[in-house]
Amino acid sequence: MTRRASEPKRAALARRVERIVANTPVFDIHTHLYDPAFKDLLLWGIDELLVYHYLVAEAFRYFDTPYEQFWALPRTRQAELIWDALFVQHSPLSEACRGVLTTLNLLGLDARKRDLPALRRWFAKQNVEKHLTRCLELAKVERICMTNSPFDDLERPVWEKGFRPDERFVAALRVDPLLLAWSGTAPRLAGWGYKVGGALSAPLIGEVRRFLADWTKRIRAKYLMVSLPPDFRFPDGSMCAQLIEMAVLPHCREFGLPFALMLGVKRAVNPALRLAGDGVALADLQSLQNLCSGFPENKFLVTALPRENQHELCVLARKFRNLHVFGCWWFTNVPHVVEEMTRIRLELVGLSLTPQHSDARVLDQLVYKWSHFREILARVLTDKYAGLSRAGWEATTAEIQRDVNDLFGGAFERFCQTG
Ligand code: FIX
Ligand code: ZN
Repeated sequence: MTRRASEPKRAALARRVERIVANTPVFDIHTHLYDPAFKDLLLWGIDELLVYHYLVAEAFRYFDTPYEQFWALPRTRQAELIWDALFVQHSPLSEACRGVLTTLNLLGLDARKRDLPALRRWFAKQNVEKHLTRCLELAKVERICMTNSPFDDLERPVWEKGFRPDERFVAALRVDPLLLAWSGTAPRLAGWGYKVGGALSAPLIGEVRRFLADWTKRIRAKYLMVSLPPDFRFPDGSMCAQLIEMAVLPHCREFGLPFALMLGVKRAVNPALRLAGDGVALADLQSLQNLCSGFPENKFLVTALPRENQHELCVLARKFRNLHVFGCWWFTNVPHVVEEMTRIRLELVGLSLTPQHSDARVLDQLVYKWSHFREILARVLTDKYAGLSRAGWEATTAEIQRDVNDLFGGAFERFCQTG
């Protein structure tokens, strides 16, 4: 076909793909949002958007105040300083800043006057339940997976007391303190009635598994999850690797649950920045290979923080069907890298993965995180279907819809159900 003839065809394909990608509901498989029954744990509104740790890290580059002086301020004052530094004194070009503006814009607010008090007045009038529904509708998110930690003193009592769940939320059991800080966690388990004193032994493992079983049932966990540092190795004599092998993996097999690994986060590179102080370094994917090949009856959901791990991770996914790649996590969730990762994943793995999760900590962030990703995905998919078309294969609308359904939660659900 001549170039002139193919241009309208490509434009029509782009419109079709954009419409499907924009309108397909998504299952957001990893967030830090909570069912509204958790009350204040569900963060929302303009001040929370501004004090998001992604923005805190950026704002500190312009501040000259000592860290602790900033943290001692009321949250509203922190938000004002961040607004001033990142939106008034400089143009908000970074992805996290642009995200605030996309969110405000799609909520129907006009931020052009740079009028923070006016924005606050609008949010003050919202009711959390209605605002939740509105954000979910704008983001076209139909289900949200929370991050649930029995070790969180604010969260644990809500589970213990019980509540009527909002069916749009599902739970995931987060086990970082168990695997990464055993010496501090063992006394807490002991305090809750689990007999975990002494050295690693069969009875101790039995008690850890009893703890995992109790919480898996209590929260009806969809999967277990841990984030791991760059120096994580498996197999290894470390407590972390041994607990994974002897307790977590058998538990996941018993309950038929995936184990989610978030690889390559270097915690507290600058502790003074608190939540904003974490960094990144290359993860050891040989260890992931050892897990996938050594435990074919286990399922691993995996995302990696370093850009440099992404290609190798896709190659591993080609070798092990018990590995499901997901998300553009944190520092990779910037348009340039998201586009690159999404292309590499589709080109190397195909559609049996989940290309994005939001990692939202503030409800309103769902709006921008999904809007920004849908724009990139539509562009990448249009290129891919156009490539097929040049090879003589025209994807039908139903086929494109099927593929997008898979990318937005279908492939994840299938992976969870297998085995
Ligand atoms: O470990 C995680 O789940 C990370 O997503 C968080 O630790 C991190 O603070 C975050 O919010 C990244 O997006
Ligand atoms: Zn997270």
